Amino acid sequence: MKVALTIAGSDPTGGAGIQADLRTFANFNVHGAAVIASLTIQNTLGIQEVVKIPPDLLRKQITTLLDDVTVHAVKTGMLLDGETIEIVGELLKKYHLTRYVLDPIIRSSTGYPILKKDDIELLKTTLLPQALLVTPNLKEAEALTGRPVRTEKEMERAAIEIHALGPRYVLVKGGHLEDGAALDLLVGGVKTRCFRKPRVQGRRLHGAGCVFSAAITAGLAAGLNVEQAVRKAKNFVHPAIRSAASVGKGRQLLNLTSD
Ligand code: PXL
Repeated sequence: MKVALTIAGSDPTGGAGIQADLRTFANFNVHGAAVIASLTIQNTLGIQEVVKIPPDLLRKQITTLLDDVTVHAVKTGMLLDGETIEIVGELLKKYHLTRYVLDPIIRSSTGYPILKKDDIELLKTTLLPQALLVTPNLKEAEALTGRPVRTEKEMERAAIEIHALGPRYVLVKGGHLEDGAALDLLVGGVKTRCFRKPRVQGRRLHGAGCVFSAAITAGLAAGLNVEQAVRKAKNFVHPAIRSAASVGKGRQLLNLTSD
């Protein structure tokens, strides 16, 4: 049995975070392990509050798990501050977790700020160099590079700049581009790869980034290479976005149910 681990935040709506990651892993037939790094208080209208898990508890969750369980791929999601980032960076290294997908969550889909400027710098120096793949959306690519990222050209430039910070691959996700197809660019292989799907109009979503990076992580755990894992994940996320549904009064959640 292949094992994928998520180190991320809890989202009570089930649409994002740990809850969405585990359901995504299950869809890919890999076993899901989960370490909770933060708790959010939220519904589909937005986040009310975020609370970090105390550092010693975070550390103990990870070391107790990894002293025992063999993990084939890992992703990180919502890490709330520098201390959390440092512990995760140290333990990824200690346990030689090289199939590592970094979802650099800087702000929630509803606009709630997660990482401060100093935390972003720490993420760049301690986590980015260890990542097999980092998956910024346009806003996260802007925060990581300090430049606007609004066009396909700017996406590629940002991907190359982020790649220079040390991750093996960078996937800049263009889901929020103003027009054209939903286009993601993968830099790090022999040449830049483009993944395109028709844009799904008129949906305000919650959790799409989490599900995408979890799907990639599941593919990596199952033995796919990065390019194959991204392609398979994109093919998984697209129909889940097309059939997204409202469970509350706010944003829609991806549909990960089976029929
Ligand atoms: O979509 C980013 C995200 C990740 N993880 C958790 C979240 C959110 C957004 O709300 O709540 C736990």
